[in-house]
Amino acid sequence: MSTAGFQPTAWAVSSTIKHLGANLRLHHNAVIPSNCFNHFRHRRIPSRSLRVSMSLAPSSSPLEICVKASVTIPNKLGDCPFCQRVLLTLEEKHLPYDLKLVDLTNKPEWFLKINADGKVPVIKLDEKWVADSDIITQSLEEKYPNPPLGTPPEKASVGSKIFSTFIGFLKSKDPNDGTEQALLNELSSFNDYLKENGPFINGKEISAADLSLGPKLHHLEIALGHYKKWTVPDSLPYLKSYMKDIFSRESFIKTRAAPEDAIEGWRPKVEGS
Ligand SMILES: N[C@@H](CCC(=O)N[C@@H](CS)C(=O)NCC(=O)O)C(=O)O
Repeated sequence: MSTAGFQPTAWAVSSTIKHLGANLRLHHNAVIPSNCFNHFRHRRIPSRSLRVSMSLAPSSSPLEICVKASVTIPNKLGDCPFCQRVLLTLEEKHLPYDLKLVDLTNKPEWFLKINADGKVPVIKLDEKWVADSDIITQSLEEKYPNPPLGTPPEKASVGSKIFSTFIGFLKSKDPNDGTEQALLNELSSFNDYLKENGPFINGKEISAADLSLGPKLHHLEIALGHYKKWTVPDSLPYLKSYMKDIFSRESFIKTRAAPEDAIEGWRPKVEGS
């Protein structure tokens, strides 16, 4: 299925994001963000009225990727940490991609045809739709090895219990049930790990494990800040600086969830529905 083959609804919009000034293509309802095109800036392009394709440097055609749409801002990327993980991988590898925003509260037929499980992210690789961020990031590493982002197997699970312990604490209604301490234990051992081995999980360079953990820590910060008035303690300075480093990367800023979406996304877990 090609980009043009989609019948975009308000929530199924295609907007191509390009990197390093390589290409710029605009599709339905896209807002041109680049300073290079001041006469177009912030002007909403009427549906189907404009398709700009401009090549400043050779690059492969964009990879099509289905991701969660925002529930608070029309035509914006939503708050799925697994989608962000894949988008970060694409950004860090400087691979062009074409976002298909999917309304997960009302999944379109075209999306369910692509992935009957109804989960995002899903990416098209070699004419096949591939689901699951673990499989996608591994496939991207094999297909596009440069720059290398692989994390050595012995380090790949560092920090991997943080997300589940965060969810346990977020859902907890009893302040004495040990879920806060369980999270603190995980964060604290990660802080110690970074002190010895950092600044990233694999040392000096960012790698796949950081691109998986970064979005989860972003959700942790937003959701616990909002629902529990809880912040990462100052006694964990290596973790704090790790978060700051990852959150301030260009790739992260481009692909991160809006706080309003993350708050809405976690509400059912907090309210137990
Ligand atoms: N293991 C999957 C998890 C993906 C996942 O749970 N995605 C959520 C959004 S964050 C989803 O698509 N939920 C829709 C649903 O379950 O109906 C991965 O790593 O890609």
